[in-house]
Amino acid sequence: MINLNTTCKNTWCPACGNFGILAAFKKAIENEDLNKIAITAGIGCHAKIADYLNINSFYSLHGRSIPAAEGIKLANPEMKVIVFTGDGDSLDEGIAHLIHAAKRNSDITVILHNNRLFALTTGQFTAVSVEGFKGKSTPMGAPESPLNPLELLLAANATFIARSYSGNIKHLEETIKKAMDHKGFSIVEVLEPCVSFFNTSEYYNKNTYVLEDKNLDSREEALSKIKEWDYTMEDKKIPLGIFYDIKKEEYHKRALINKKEETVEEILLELI
Ligand SMILES: Cc1ncc(C[n+]2csc(CCOP(=O)(O)OP(=O)(O)O)c2C)c(N)n1
Ligand code: SF4
Repeated sequence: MINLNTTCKNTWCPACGNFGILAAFKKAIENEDLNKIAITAGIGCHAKIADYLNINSFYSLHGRSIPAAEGIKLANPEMKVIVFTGDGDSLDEGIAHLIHAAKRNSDITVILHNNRLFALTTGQFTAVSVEGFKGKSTPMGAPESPLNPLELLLAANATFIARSYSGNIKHLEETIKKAMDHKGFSIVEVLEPCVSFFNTSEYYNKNTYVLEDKNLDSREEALSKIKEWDYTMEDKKIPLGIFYDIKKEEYHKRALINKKEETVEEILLELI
């Protein structure tokens, strides 16, 4: 078996939720052909995962981890492409890319490290920060209520929508595997404590529960499960699992249709 470790020094804070995501991903790809996998990362604490995995990887600009992945998939449709992105990366800086990748059903898997703030820059609020969050950019408390990113992605016509938790590594591993096997756009939102700036471990340990995989093709049921938790820190149950999973032709198949005689370079030049 290939050693996935690198020689990079790990600089995540002890007990950071990113460790759980790294461990679950390593297990999820244990039986994959690593020549057929590529990962992209945004910029932030989450993105250091690219430093810690001995695998094809691309460190993008902040907010641009998704278009980088879409480009890799279009150029080489045989690859499984996985995006590691933060909530700041994809729900603030690069939110338009996330919406459009879901809308066009790009065959990529997005792993959203949702620690509910910009962590690497020491704790500014993001679109999913809790109302009243006091950080470097909101010392008086954030006056906005959080966005529900999964509701947004359902509206954007994402074909696979799931949530897991970095503190439940087995569940996360299984969810990542299913997302990678899905043909089309898949999102796994990972609830992730940032122990230094927004430590949610106790809250998620207490409130998360695992859903049964049923009626995954019902949009109405998906919406109702997705809206069960409103991203507050009130004592409410938080469902983990797959909310929605439907079949729809992937973007690269439609984009590259009737282009089989051309080289990948020619196709890409036409698409730019
Ligand atoms: C275009 C751009 N804007 C801002 C920054 C500064 N910056 C670097 S990391 C970061 C925070 C990243 O937050 P998030 O994506 O949530 O990841 P986390 O650190 O929480 O894992 C910011 C704002 C940057 N590098 N590039
Ligand atoms: S600042 Fe937060 S997200 Fe970044 S490594 Fe430390 S605990 Fe993890």
